[in-house]
Amino acid sequence: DTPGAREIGFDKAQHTNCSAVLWDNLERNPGKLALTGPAGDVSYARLCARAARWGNAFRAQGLSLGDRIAMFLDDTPEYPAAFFGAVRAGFVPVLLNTLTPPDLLKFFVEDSGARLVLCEADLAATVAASGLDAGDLPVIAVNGAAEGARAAEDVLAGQPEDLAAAPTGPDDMAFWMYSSGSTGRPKGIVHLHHDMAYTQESFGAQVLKLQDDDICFSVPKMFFAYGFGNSVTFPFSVGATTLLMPGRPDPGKIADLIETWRPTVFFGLPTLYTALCRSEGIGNRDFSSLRQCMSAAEILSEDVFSRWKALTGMPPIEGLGSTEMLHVYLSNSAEEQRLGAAGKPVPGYEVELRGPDGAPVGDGADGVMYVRGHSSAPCYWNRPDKTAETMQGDWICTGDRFVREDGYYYFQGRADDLVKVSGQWVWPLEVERCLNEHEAVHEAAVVAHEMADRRMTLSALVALRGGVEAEAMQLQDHVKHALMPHKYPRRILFVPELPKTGTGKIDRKAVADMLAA
Ligand code: 3SK
Repeated sequence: DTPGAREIGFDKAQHTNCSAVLWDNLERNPGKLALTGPAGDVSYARLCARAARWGNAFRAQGLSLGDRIAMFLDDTPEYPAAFFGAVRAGFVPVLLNTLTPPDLLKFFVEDSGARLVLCEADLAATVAASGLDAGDLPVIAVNGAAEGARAAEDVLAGQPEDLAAAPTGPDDMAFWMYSSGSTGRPKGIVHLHHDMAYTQESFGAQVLKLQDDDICFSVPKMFFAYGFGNSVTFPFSVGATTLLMPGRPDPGKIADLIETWRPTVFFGLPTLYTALCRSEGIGNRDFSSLRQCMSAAEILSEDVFSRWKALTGMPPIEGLGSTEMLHVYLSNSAEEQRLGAAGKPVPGYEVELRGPDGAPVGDGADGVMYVRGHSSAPCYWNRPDKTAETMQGDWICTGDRFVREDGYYYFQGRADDLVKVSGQWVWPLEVERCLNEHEAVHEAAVVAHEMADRRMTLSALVALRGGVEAEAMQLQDHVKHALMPHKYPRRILFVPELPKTGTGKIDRKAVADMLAA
């Protein structure tokens, strides 16, 4: 037991299988809408029935308890149905970003040892291009048909609409998500059956305070820990409704959805709030259904904070979390808010800022943030080295530097050079390595820098091979395909040669100065 768990009265023993987050609604409010939006309306009773069919179908595929199922799916009703079917039957869904390029997808499936891939029909080409051996690995296409994959409806045909929970316990593995990787090897973050309930009893109940008549709309998708809490854990825990938006988000589409489906709680990231505030005609849109707006992952600029307040009548409430902790552990609240701060510790979590000697530092001093609470991942899959660095006893070393003032925590940067771009982690070094692999590139250096609105961006200085020509867009596309779309350097400056130090190393300070000029 941690002091945080005692503070919120969390009883881990009650949470033996996380499918209860959905199934509790079967008695509480079966006819209520669990999901709404352009992909259709689904009641809690229908969603449980569909989830049961998925769980039974997975069992019929011959999977054993604890087997992983890769989920390469967009935000449609099939997502929570397949997720809850899998966990209830004792299998372990691995939630994958739908923008994952083929090579990385292969890595995720192989690293996780997934026995089955669930794939959005529209994304089947990525699975096909990944080189995964379809002979050994069944692929099930969801929301349509796809070559080389079995159709979901065939797999689900005849499966019963009820399913008893498998004999799992609170500390059994429930689901995974993947982190970014500094060396091209992202880490599988393992979450346990009691973790979802902990995020609900901490951030959900103490900060968000949803009611059963709320309609939640999270633009960050369910495969992100942030979106997963926003669209699944918190609304389902209180019998509220989730508005799902499949496909790529853009400001016009988001505003259309808000006007049509009238959500009450909106979840975004600073990049998204910035795009929305800057989009044409936004001032004429109807946001009157919203009663609360949340932002996380990065700090909002003052300008966007006030523009959003002017547009909707309320400023976004900012918080910060991590995939390792599953959701937000530092947050402002509707009652107490400080612009520029990530907030105060969410009840249920303890945080400590530690100096270079490992001892806690006082107010006003810069320290690395350690956090503990019962939603933390116990390990990275098969990565004892990285597990030992990050999971220290029941504390997680976040690698984020903060200063505390008056109880509020202010982000100062990373202890390593990891940065968040568009709300997602990137190591400038991995982008640099990727550019260096391009056939036209002689040498590249990538730096992160803060923009005027406090968001981070990446820029690259590139020297091309003699006699070779390349456009910035070609190199950007190379990064988007080899890594992830959000990791491309927004600006590329071509130079005949990179600046070097006396010992022949790239002079990073000079690179940063050249890119800042
Ligand atoms: O702040 C974040 O980046 C985050 C990550 C995972 C889950 C939730 C949040 C807010």
